Parts: sequence; structure tokens; C-alpha cells
Amino acid sequence: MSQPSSPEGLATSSCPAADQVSAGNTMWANIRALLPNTKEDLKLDFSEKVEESVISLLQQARDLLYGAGSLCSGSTRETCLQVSEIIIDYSWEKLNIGTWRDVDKDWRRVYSYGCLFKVLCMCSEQGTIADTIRVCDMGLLMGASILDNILVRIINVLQKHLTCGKRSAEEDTKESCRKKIRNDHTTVPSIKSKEVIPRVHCPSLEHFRDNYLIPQKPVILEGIVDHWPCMKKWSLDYLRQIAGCRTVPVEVGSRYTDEEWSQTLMIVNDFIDQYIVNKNSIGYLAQHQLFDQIPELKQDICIPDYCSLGEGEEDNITINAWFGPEGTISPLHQDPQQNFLVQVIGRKYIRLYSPQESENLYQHETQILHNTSQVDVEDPDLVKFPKFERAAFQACILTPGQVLFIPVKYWHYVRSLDVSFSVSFWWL
Ligand SMILES: O=C(O)CCC(=O)C(=O)O
Repeated sequence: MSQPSSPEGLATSSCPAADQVSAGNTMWANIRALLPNTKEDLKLDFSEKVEESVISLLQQARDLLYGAGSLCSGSTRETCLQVSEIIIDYSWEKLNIGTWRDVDKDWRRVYSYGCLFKVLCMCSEQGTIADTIRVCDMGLLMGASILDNILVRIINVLQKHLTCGKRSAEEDTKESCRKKIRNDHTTVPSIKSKEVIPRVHCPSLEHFRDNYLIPQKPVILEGIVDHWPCMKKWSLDYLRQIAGCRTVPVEVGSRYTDEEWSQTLMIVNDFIDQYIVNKNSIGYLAQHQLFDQIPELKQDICIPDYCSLGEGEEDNITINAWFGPEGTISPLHQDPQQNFLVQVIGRKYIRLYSPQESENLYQHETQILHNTSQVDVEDPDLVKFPKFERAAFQACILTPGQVLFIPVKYWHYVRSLDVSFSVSFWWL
């Protein structure tokens, strides 16, 4: 994108001030190049749900950005920062009224614009890069895509100038010694031969369709992901390197049915330090936005070919990340899609119950937990849930490189036996 030259376009003077750190100048120039050339190109179109007063604030921030004063001037930057913070605070309130699915997408876009303007003020002032990335991540997590995913593109530039995700060789060596120690304390359940989930090596599409997809039978596929870059690349060091400073949602507590379970936002480096290296308690990075938020991670995985057997569009496949220490538990639950659960790092103990067993599984009665069983699978209260004993199940210990096919509505219980990273694909 060419640089604007008129006063109506973005100010072209180097910012931060000339002859300051040249790396900062390069960074600002690279970020500025991502913006539309003129203020008219930065359209602020919203439905009538967004009040006029909010649109005026957005226009004011845009005018400050493109005006003659430019963000290089302290007072312009200060005003723009204040305006963007008002936009962020006001739209934040709108995002937090009612349930998430009812939040209007335009308010999420307003929030993202607020974050964008704030980020531009922070970059032009050479605020700390990690703080600036945090604001971008908030825009990505809570907002909606704007200007061709500009927040992702800004993070790409910022990360090139970042030092906080990178650690000294000494620290890395110490940590990799620790992390090679496999977990020998965890109880690894034994699996009876009648419970074993069958395994098949690289089946053809037809073989998979006729023997597993159509009859809706679980199977472990082997040899189909060995070539995925994640299988060789992903490690704690790699995650720190590409995502160490990124803010992500984390589930705190060993299972979401526990009363003390909660969700929070955390920096990936802190998540690894707290839950994986120091093992303070259980935290689970379990989320479907990770691969959109951090496209480098998405480049390391592929969509399994077998998903083409579904009737849905590839764009509708949901890709989830499941990263956590030994001992994370996903309580017994069912989902309305077919699932390929790909094991990348560590092992997981998994139990599957067919949908026909539902009446023996005592699902919760509340709407929100209706897809989840009340039974603690590995320590069931058989007085309270007597029929659970009758429920037939299959089980496996899923190891790196294996892919478990979980048919639609199949009940699944998952406990990690090691530090583990899995990726699941929900498709129809
Ligand atoms: O790996 C886990 O903890 C849960 C996976 C899961 O429930 C899913 O992919 O639907």
C-alpha cells in the first residue's frame, strides 16, 4: 500500500520523532502502511443500533489519526487515546449485557475500532509492545473482524519487534530438561480388550465412510497426521516463541462442572509458567478462536481429508485447541458434530459411550449443561447414579500422531495423562 502524501492522508513524518530509535520508526511505518490511505477509505458504517454519539467519537478518532497534527504530536495522541478509551469502555458495557450470542456484531466492531485507535496511539508513542499486543488481542477476542483483520496484521508487525516471548538459551535448556520428564505419577487406567477402540492405518476415504462414518462407529486413525508440521514443531519453547505474549482465554479448575471452575484471560507465557512448569493448579487453554487469533499455529495443521465426506462447507469446520497440564478433565459430554480429535503432544485417556446409552448417563437438567453427564466417570457415585454401571463404553489412551473419530452425539470423557496439546475438528 503506497504512503499518503496529502495532509488529508496519514501524516508522513517519522513517528516517533525523527532520529529516535530507528527500529521504532520502522515499526510505526510498517503499521501505518497497513491502514487505508485516506480517511474516506476508512469507512465507519454501522447499523442504527449504534448511537450517533458513538459514531461521532469514532469519526473524531479517525480524524485525529488522519489530521494534519498526526499522532506524532503529544496532544493529538493524548486526545485520540482518550477518545479511543471512551469507545472501548462504552462498547465493553454493550458486550457485557445479556448472553454473548445476543450481542450485536456491530458493537463488537465498535469495540475493535476502539482497540485499533488505542493501539495506533500506543505504537506511535512507543508504548511497550507487549501492552500493545494485549490491546490487539482484546479486540480480536471480544470484537469482530475489521479492515481485513487489521489487528492480526498489526500483531504480525509488532511481534517482529518483540523481545518478551524470546527467552535466554539457558532458561530454555533448563525448561526443556524439566519438560522431558514424563509424568510417572498419573494413574494410567487399564483397558479391557472388549472396550478397546479399533485402530486403522491410513484408510481410504471409502473405507472410512463405509465402516465408520455411515455406521457411526468410533475408530482411531493412524498415519494420517504424521506429516503435519505441528507434530515436529510444537513444544513449550515453540509456543512461547510464537505466542508467549498473546492473551488467551483460560479455564481455571480441573473440570467445568466444578463449582470453583472459572474462566479468565492470561498471557501464554504466564499460563505455561503457572500451570505447566510450576503446576500450581489446573488451567486449560481450551478454545476455538486460537487458530484464527494466531494464524502461525494454523499453518502447522491441516483439515483432515475425511472431513470432505461431510455435507457442510469447509468454512464451517470448527477447529479447537486443547492445551494444558496433566490432569485436565473434560467431563462426559456430547457434541452435535462429528469430531476428529488429533493428539499432538502427550497422552489422553478417553472413554466413549454411544448415544444409545444416554439414559444411563444422567445428563444435567439445566439448559446450559444439558449435554453433560452428572457422573464422575472414573469415580462414579453408584448410589446416586445406579444405572451408570450398566452403560457399555469403549476407551483408549490416545498418543501423539493418533486421531480419534468421535461420531456425532457420542458421549466422550477426556483426562490428560501428561502435558498435552490436542486439536479437534468439529464437522458435519
Ligand atoms: O480434549 C479434551 O479435553 C476435550 C475434547 C473435546 O471435548 C472435543 O473435542 O469435543
